[in-house]
Amino acid sequence: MKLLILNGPNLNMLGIREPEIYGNQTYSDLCELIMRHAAEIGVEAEVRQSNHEGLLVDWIQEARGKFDGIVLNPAAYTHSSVALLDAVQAVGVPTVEVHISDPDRREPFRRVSYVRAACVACVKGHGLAGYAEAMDLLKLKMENGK
Ligand code: CA2
Repeated sequence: MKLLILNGPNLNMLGIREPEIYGNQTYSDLCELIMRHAAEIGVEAEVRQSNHEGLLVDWIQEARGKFDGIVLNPAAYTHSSVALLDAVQAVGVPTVEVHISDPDRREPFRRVSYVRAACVACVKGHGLAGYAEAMDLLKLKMENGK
C-alpha cells in the first residue's frame, strides 16, 4: 500500500512565518511526522512539495497505477486551480484534501475549494496531525475495498 503526499506552494515555509496560523513545526518536521506515521500504520509513503501548479499536476498523473492513494494539500491552489481538480478527477486515485488551518474560518476567498469535488474526504483545521488522519482514512478505505 503506497501513498503519495503532495504539498503545494509555500508549505516549505512552515515554521518560518505565521506560526499563529500554521504552528511552529517546520516542513521537515511534517515530513518526519508523515514517514513515522506511515511506518506505524504499515504503509509506504512518499512526500513531495512544489510551488508550481504544473508540477503538482504531473505528480498527480504519475500516481496512476503507482500509488494507492493521494494526500493533497494544494495550499493556495485549492482556491484557484481547475487544473488540479481535473488531474485528481482524471487519475481516479482516491485523494484526501488536507489543510493545516481551517480555510472556512479564514478570509472569504479561502472558502472555495476546486479540488474538493474530486476528493473522497477533506481534513481541515487539525494542524499537522491532519495528514496522519488523511493517511488513516485512505488506509481504511483501501482495506474496505471501497
Ligand atoms: O491550511 C492550509 O493547509 C492551507 O492549505 C495553507 C495555504 C493556504 O493558502 C490555504 O488557504 C490553507 C498556505 C500555505 C502557506 O504556508 C505557509 C506556512 C508558513 C508561512 C507562510 C506560508
